[in-house]
Amino acid sequence: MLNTATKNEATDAQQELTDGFHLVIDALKLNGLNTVYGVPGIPITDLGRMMQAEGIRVLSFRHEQNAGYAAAIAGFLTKKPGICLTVSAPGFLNGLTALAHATTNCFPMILVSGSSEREIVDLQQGDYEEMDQLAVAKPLCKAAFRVLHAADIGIGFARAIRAAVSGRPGGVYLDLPAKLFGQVMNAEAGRKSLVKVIDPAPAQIPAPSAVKRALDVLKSAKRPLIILGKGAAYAQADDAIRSFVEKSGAPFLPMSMAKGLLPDLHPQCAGAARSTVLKDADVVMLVGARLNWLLSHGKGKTWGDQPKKFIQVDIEPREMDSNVEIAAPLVGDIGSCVAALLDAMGGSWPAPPADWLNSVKTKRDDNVAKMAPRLMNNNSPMDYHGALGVLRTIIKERPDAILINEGANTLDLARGVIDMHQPRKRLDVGTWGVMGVGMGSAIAAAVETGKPVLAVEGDSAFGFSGMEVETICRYNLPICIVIFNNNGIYRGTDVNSAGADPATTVFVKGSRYDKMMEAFGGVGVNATSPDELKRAVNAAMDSGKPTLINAVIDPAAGSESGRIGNLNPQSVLKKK
Ligand code: OXT
Ligand code: ADP
Ligand code: MG
Repeated sequence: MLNTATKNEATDAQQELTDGFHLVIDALKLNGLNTVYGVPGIPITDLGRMMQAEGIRVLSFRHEQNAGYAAAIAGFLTKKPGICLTVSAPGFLNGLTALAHATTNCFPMILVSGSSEREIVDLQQGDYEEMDQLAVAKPLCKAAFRVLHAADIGIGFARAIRAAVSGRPGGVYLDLPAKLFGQVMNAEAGRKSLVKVIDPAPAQIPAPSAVKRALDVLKSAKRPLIILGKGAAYAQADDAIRSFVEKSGAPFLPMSMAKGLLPDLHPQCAGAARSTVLKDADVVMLVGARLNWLLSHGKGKTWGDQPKKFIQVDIEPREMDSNVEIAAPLVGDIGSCVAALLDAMGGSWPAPPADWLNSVKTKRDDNVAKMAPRLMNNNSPMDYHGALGVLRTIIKERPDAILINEGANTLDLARGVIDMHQPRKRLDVGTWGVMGVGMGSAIAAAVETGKPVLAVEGDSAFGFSGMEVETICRYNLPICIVIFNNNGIYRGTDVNSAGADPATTVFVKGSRYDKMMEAFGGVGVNATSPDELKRAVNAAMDSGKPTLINAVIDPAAGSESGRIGNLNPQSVLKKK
């Protein structure tokens, strides 16, 4: 028989309780998800407080879209789903653009949103922030789940984590109705209901016959080209990818966010000979890159008239033949595929024909030589090249810094000018060309890696997430923002000849964005020449203090839509 004291302990243990709040926190922690990006409010304010109390790092933003972009890029950098936490309807909708962006870019992310009461929402009786969020999210993400019972929280998170990171990564929505958080259950039963996800992104081993087919096609090439995309950067198989590219001897072309996977100054890098290699290659091997608009769908003028064969390495089988025929599909995760390719290549591999390598080198050297003098000008106001020339040197001297980049001219010219030296150091607008990813990406990059961050922003691009400079100051993050201030979108010189309103593409002339940073206690600098810019960026990177540099750019220096002006539709009617 139990004595009285033992009896009481047994009863206490039986009565130890947990609730929805704590089960959500425990589910995240159990799966190593220790950072959350979000905006508080009903019904998740206490959840954020409790998360912080339980050791989760909660980054509280000024707008959910920026928190969502932070979570998306955290997913890209860490291969774990980035978590964004929002309130119901409007907060959820603010986070949704980022969820769709994550899915489009194949970044793992989970948008966790509080929601209103199901019974009221389904009868459309007008609850606080009423919305059928699950239905709205479904078409915009890889998977969407709702948890109604505290006992299912563990399973809900397990499903969300697996869906986000397995196969082709993407965005997942997890709907948590307000009532769930207060639901109480026995603590022991609660603990047992949680799931530590085992092997969330299982290796997908390619078939040996597919590996052989890919190598046969590659070996047959007279003018091979390897295109590395952000899927290859995501895979974190950096050494194997480098060995494979070097063994193949083929020129490689990095897509924007794959720059640095092998250094841009690597002798096989064909970044500065882009048009030539795309047009003239006879065999093109895509590694974690899609033949979407950024590669002219594998067709047309970009690719020239000569027939080409494509090899594609991708985890998603349905990507094959999406735009053109793929002669050698190689389906699997990039780490496993590249390891298998290296293995099957054996001890020696024939170098590509010398005339091909020489023609690529000649074109590359010509383009680099043509650009060099433009990068050295010290004009005031600055042009893009003068300003980017100094930033290129700064990144060369600080290769582990993370470069964030958005804008039109600011994006396209920086991509070409600033060489990257290490993998996953260039983060930008991605597949959709989204303006507004800047501050969220900068914050997540600083938080997830602890490295210094340099954000090179068009003045328009910055405006989409500019309020987060307060967030940067609040968390005292080592972020230096350089705003290429040309007074507007593409250029600051447009005039509306039909009325008193300014043209649609221009902003207030001579704005001082640096004052925004000063308003929150950070460092603000107005830089009018490349020399001033260089001094200010180096000081910011040395100090690690939140800094915003207003870089004054000649308003006439840019071109419409940067390098993609050709995508603007033309009116057949005479322009007014
Ligand atoms: O081979 P060739 O001879 O052809 O030469 C190539 C390379 O070989 C060479 N090169 C080099 N030469 C020498 N040295 C080196 N190191 C070197 N490296 C390369 O350079 C050329 C060009 O190379 P590149 O760049 O690789 O090749 P190319 O042909 O340009 O590549 C094609 C693409 C398509 C792959 C490439 O251009 C690309 O990736 N583009 C991405 C474009 C993009 O996504 N843009 C963003 C969207 S634009 C527009 O939509 C904007 N909006 C609307 C809007 C958006 N987007 N989002 C939202 C939410 N709302 C609205 C807005 C509002 S932009 C914008 C704001 C713009 O204003 P800002 O003030 O922010 O910016 P500014 O323009 O600065 O004012
Ligand atoms: P980019 O814009 O750099 O060209 P994309 O986003 O178009 O790159 O393509 C990335 C591709 O990489 C997607 O098709 C995706 O399925 C694939 N991918 C992502 N992660 C992996 C991985 N670990 N292994 C294989 N393929 C991957
Ligand atoms: Mg601009």
